[in-house]
Amino acid sequence: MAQKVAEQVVEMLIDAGVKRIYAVTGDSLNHVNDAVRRSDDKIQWVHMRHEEAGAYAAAAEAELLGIACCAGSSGPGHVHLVNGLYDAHRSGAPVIAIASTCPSHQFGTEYFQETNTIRLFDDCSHYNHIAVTPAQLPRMLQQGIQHAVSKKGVSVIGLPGDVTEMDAVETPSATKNYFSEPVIRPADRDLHNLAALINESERITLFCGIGCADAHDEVVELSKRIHAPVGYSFRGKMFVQHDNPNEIGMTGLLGLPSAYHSMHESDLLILLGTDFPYEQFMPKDCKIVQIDVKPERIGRRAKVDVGLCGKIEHTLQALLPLIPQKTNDEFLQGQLKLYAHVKDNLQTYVDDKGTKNSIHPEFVANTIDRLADHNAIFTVDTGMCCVWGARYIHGTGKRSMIGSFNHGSMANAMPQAIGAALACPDRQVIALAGDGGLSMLLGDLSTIVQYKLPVKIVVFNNRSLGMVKLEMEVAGLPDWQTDMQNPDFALVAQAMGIKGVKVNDPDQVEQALREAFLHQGPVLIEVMTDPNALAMPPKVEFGQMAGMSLAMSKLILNGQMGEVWDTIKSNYKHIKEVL
Ligand SMILES: Cc1cc2nc3c(=O)[nH]c(=O)nc-3n(C[C@H](O)[C@H](O)[C@H](O)COP(=O)(O)OP(=O)(O)OC[C@H]3O[C@@H](n4cnc5c(N)ncnc54)[C@H](O)[C@@H]3O)c2cc1C
Ligand SMILES: Cc1ncc(C[n+]2csc(CCOP(=O)(O)OP(=O)(O)O)c2C)c(N)n1
Repeated sequence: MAQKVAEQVVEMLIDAGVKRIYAVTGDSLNHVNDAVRRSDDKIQWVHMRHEEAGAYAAAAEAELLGIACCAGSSGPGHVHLVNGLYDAHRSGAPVIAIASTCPSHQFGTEYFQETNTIRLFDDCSHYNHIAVTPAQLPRMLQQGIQHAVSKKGVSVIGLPGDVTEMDAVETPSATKNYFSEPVIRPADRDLHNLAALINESERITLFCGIGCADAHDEVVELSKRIHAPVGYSFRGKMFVQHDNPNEIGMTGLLGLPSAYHSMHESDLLILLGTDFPYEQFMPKDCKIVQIDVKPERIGRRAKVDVGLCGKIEHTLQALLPLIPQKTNDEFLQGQLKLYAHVKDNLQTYVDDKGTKNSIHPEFVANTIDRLADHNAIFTVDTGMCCVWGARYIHGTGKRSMIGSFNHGSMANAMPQAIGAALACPDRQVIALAGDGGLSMLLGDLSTIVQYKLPVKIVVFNNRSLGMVKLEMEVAGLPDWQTDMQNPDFALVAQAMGIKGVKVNDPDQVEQALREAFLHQGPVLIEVMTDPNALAMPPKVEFGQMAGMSLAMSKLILNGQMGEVWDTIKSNYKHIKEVL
């Protein structure tokens, strides 16, 4: 019997190394679903409860394994994919999205569930086409995969339901894919010029992003040779922090004063594989070098003096022979001293566990860090969980941390944990979830049950949209519409078939986490945290301090004295730390 288009799609995905399709089936997608059923378990259909969660799960899988797939049915089904696909695309995660659509002969008639997939996915994809004839499909899918993997991001294949049922057509072009990993580094002359600049500079800081993922040893070697402190971005942290005697932490609002100071006290700052977005944290008075495999990105965040195209691993391998050992390590030692001081201060929040129903999240995160496996995968919700993950979860070289880092969307942690658990069944997966974030896509807790995924979800229940509450206070606005009346998440989990544990008392935190991590199946640990836990940035602007005071006075005027006092108390140590 002739192969059908749906079968051809599935065969090509399998050949490209796709292990799963995260989707909600329906109408136009049913033939693809059926072709997966008949694929002898070479590819798995993961039945999600919400397509957005499916796209997040696929993004996490793609980040860990290099390629993944999600699908949505006609109209609303694939519209739900959009937010998760933005996240995947912005993260550079190669995800193939199959957007099935209404029958091709209905196009342009405002038919039931009709959308224009080309318009819809235009801004969150490298490749975005629709196959309206069987002859188009194999070329488009081959190209979609080629684009997603080589350009790093999303490819969308629009696929009308009627086309999936038609006989497949052989194409004169290739149906297989090519995963080429070229060596990319700057020209010799540029490397010599860079070496000369490094050799003549005295105070040098390296700032490393996720582009250093395959260059840990080269970064450490360079930093030792030139006595340079090594700061890193959030996405770079897990690849750069470990086994690195010169690391001085992250910068940015969630970062530490040490990285900020080192970058600002340098005469040369070298940006390696980073697109760190917050320009206000970039120094203005020093020379800046930027190296990135995507040269079109160079210079868009800072006044870069020297911009070079290269993969960090290959560039540093070629550069190191040109760099002699420096002798003066005064600058490095000064920055390391500051970092040691900053780390001591961070520990003070950990030592203070908080009180009943107001448990300090720093203490919770630190306990997770101590108890988690050496090769655990952490997912962190957008919101304050990013702060706790950034500051208290340590890289070991084997751990991973996934978040919605570039797109910054809420509700990512739980569905990303689903993708991580399926992609890496041998690794412990721990989601740090906000109560707001978890509420958004709660239904997919059922997916965890259905697929028996042993993920551990730690809900930081602060009864508020904590990060926004903080933003409003810093801006001088009294926080408003940020409180949340939550369900009992532990009971919700139990009702859905997941072991649920509620922790009100700081003295129960360690035992509850220990037991949860030892439990074979999934566990949701709901920790009642301090709603006023505040994280101050490494650089406090006077305006921000003034904003904080203004918010306080507005609350006082509104008679909310108790809240004011709690906030002042919990802020006091942070403010002391950074001034
Ligand atoms: C609530 C919230 C708060 C946040 N606060 C902070 C914060 O305070 N500090 C912080 O750092 N981040 C923070 N982030 C994350 C931040 O938004 C960015 O996602 C992060 O800083 C980007 O890290 P990056 O530069 O390593 O990654 P990307 O932005 O993905 O950039 C990586 C760069 O490396 C290049 N590259 C990839 N591979 C290679 C290679 N092999 N060789 C050379 N180049 C390569 C890519 O082309 C790209 O330009 C926050 C996120 C959230 C959600
Ligand atoms: C989908 C989406 N909606 C709104 C926002 C704006 N936002 C950023 S953080 C945040 C609060 C998150 O609250 P929660 O999940 O409870 O975590 P917390 O900060 O309290 O730890 C909001 C509303 C966003 N980033 N994404």
